[in-house]
Amino acid sequence: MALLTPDDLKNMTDDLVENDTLIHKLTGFSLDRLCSEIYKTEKKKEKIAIIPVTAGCGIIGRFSESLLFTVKHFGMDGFITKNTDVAGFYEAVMSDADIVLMADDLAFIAYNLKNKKIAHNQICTGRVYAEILCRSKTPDLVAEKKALVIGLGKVGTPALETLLKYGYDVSAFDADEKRVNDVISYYSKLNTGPHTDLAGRVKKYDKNAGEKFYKILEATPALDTVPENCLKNGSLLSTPGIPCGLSKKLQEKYNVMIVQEPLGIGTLSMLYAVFDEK
Ligand code: NAD
Ligand code: 2YG
Ligand code: MG
Repeated sequence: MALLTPDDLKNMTDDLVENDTLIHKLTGFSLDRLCSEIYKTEKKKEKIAIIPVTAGCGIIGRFSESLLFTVKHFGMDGFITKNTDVAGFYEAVMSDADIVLMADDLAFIAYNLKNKKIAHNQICTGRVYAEILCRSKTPDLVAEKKALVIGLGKVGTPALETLLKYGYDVSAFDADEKRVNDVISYYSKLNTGPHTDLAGRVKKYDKNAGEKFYKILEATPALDTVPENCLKNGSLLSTPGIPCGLSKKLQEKYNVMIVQEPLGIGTLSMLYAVFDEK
């Protein structure tokens, strides 16, 4: 997994605020309200402990601080534990925290110490970026129920599944062709049992066919992954991928609207995933 760098997070506070405004314009919901709608949960007066973790590649500059900004910006009570790792977890529990946020190189989790709910960053990030696409009106108000997903990893796959749950036809692309085949085969087999609604609506994206999309989800760590011939004027790109997969030149040429931010959107999605139900 590509790890965040302090540089990725240097404009995080402005990015989060600007994205919140755009998400409101696109979906009619602030990010906070949107997450509440997605998970049917609400925040109360939860106290969030952020535990710095030194394992593996260690502390990432601005990581805990960006989490604390997110927590406070959305009106929650939070703190960064003075201790790291296990001692930090002990400190969080002894300080009567309700929820802990902590990440090593493999997993970034939110765990609610009171109701025992747990959330994983990659799943919650994929879900919220896809929900933003699904709940956005297309520029000409046509309810186009098709989307392109680029990158079928741990973020892109839950995003794809969210699109399917909303009834979208999904064109899927990954640099790893086996991954595309596996995903298509998985969903084509769901034609019996409780998930028949998800069956058979994923197809392989053919770059040479020139099909265009208003709604595009990108979740890769690579540059220039969004091909020019998939863009319409005013396409909406919802992308957790770092760095951005669409060049500045193409963004401007096609007036692409872009939802992208390195940490806070996914984190808020995780917190709502572990709050109590409404
Ligand atoms: P992953 O490694 O599980 O998946 C990435 C996928 O992208 C892989 O299947 C890979 O084959 C594919 N890929 C790589 N290069 C490609 C290319 N040029 N064209 C098409 N596909 C390509 O990673 P992940 O955990 O799913 O994360 C994806 C991206 O999202 C990373 O950049 C990660 O840092 C970022 N991320 C962002 C947030 C956020 O809040 N913004 C949260 C989590 C992850
Ligand atoms: O506590 C710390 O400062 C570090 N142990 C945090 C490590 C986080 C590693 N994970 C990543 O960099 C991400 N790929 C996942 C973070 C989600 C947002 N992009
Ligand atoms: Mg995010």
